[in-house]
Amino acid sequence: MSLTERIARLEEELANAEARTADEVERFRVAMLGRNGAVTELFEAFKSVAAEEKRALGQRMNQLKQRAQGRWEELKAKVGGEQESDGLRIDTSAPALTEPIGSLHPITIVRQRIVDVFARIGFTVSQGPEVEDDHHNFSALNFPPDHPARDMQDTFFVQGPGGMALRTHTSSVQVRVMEGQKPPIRTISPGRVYRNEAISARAHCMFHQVEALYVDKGVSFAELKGTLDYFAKSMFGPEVSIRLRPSYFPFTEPSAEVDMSCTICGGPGCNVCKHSGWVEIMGCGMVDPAVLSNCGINPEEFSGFALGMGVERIAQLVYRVPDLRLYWENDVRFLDQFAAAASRS
Ligand code: 2U9
Repeated sequence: MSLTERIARLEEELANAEARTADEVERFRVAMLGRNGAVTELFEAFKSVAAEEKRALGQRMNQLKQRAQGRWEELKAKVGGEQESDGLRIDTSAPALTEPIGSLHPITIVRQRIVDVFARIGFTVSQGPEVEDDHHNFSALNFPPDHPARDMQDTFFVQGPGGMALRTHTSSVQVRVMEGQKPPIRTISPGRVYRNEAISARAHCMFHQVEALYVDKGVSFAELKGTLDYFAKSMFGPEVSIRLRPSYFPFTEPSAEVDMSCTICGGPGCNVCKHSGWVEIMGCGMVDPAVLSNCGINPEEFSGFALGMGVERIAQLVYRVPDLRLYWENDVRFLDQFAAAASRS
């Protein structure tokens, strides 16, 4: 290649040269102006050309060197300007800035804790449909045909044939388990349930339940009490105690409401326990023999206990949330508070 051609090629290379980092600028300098750089080598070659050719090309050679130096200065300024914009040096050794990540919803945290407490004593988790038929939601559970819960005022019916409704409790899931499985059955059913209630600080038309069912030969009320005590202490601490008050549910006999000693005041009375020292945490009972036989289980051979709780209610006691509506508003100032609380527990 003639010297003229080499000059033309280098001129083109200089015009197109780019650099994004200080390293690339330095590589450009070495490749062009360094001891073995292209421009320096060209000057070496220039020494041995004939005198008349030197006269013709000398000026172009000098322009080429100036252009190489000029381009180097330009690239240095450009890269330096980007890296030091606003006078700030970028500290590439600084730890990365991370985006804030979300936290679990308090209902999710508490539901998971409830599931864990029962899993430790051998309960499996069962799930079922949220749109249910009358048999699984009411009839199999011993609800008489004129029971008020079957009323439009209390239950959301789904339009169309078949009298389907949004389940009013997760007992419907336990019915399905009993229909499909032989005892021993030890299972819990966490899930959403729906009731036609006016929304207020204390009620919502959708909430979360966890129900537990244990069916086997010779299951007794004493085992139910032991399980309730274990649950309350695991969830709220070893210092709490429980008491039972007689109650009525169509699907259990005998039935009881379960109270726990108030975790807020520890006994003497406060606003949360309405100055009684006790707070209600769930309902329970021995599965009614009629329910067992409705589900294909012989009540002469097997007995069972069941319990049911509202997750919002338990979460209210764990976190002292005063108004149920806060769970639904998804205000991040509310939701953010549960990340730390979750890792503490
Ligand atoms: C079957 C048979 C019996 C589940 C039970 C309760 C008592 C109870 C309420 C607590 C607050 C519902 O969320 S709440 O409104 N539940 O009091 N639930 S015994 O009994 C069953 C379940 C399944 C087959």
